[in-house]
Amino acid sequence: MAHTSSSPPKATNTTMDGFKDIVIPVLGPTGSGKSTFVNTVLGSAEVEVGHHTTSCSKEPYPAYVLPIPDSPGFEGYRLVILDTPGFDDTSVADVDILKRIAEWLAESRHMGALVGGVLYLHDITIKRFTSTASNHLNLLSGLCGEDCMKKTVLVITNWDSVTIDESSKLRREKDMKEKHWKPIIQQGATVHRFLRNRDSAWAIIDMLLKSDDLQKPLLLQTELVDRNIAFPDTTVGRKAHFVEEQKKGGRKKQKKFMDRLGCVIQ
Ligand SMILES: Nc1nc2c(ncn2[C@@H]2O[C@H](COP(=O)(O)OP(=O)(O)O)[C@@H](O)[C@H]2O)c(=O)[nH]1
Ligand SMILES: [Mg+2]
Repeated sequence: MAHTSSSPPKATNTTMDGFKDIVIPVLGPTGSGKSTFVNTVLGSAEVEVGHHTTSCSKEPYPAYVLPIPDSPGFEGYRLVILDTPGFDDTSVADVDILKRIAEWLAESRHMGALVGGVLYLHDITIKRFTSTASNHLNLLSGLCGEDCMKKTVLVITNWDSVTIDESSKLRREKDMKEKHWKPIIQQGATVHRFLRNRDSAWAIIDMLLKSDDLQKPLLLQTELVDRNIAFPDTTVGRKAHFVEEQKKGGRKKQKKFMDRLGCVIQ
């Protein structure tokens, strides 16, 4: 768990509380285990788990860790694990969720916070890699950008689930790595298992804190803050809009199909 980097980043800008923040957003579909991960890092049940319909789960929720344990060189830093609303929530569109996350990340860059890394959680019990999952990956790469791929972590959750056997889990993990996640792994993203315990959660965080890329802002932050681009025109904003349009098109087609089916049945 110890931080061994010889050159921890210099604390320049600080928060109002006098600490320099290192933010780690936790992204992924609803039910993938984001809040569980955050609580495991904290070692307490601060975030509500398994309740996706409450209003608090529709806004990013920063959970603070201070001091950062076993990390020499990071005195004066505060870890902010950002729990986020799940993609594919039935009540909020992905584009709106991304917009809320974007606003939060832009504000944190304004405040001088660093991004430790971005976690994308994937539930191993999910059988198929759908077009939705593919869209999520596309959004993830648009949000982080190629430069930050090395601090993008694909976290496999629900590993302890007893609903599928061990060999199926291993097969699915291999499939994810060798097929679906291959493009972003080739760009530097890494895959880790979260075993629902403190050690496996902190192993991921410690790895990120050691990264040479700690100072690099996410592509979305550069676009919003440094280049003053409006969210809809950012890389991820455009991708999200495209995904939304595709979904609408799909729904229209489905409605047409159902209408036609209705005609036949009558
Ligand atoms: N067995 C098991 N259950 C998990 C794990 N992570 C989350 N869960 C359960 O999955 C459900 C959804 O988890 P939650 O953290 O709320 O997911 P979120 O919507 O992504 O925040 C809850 O009932 C959790 O208890 C895990 O690693 N193993
Ligand atoms: Mg949650």
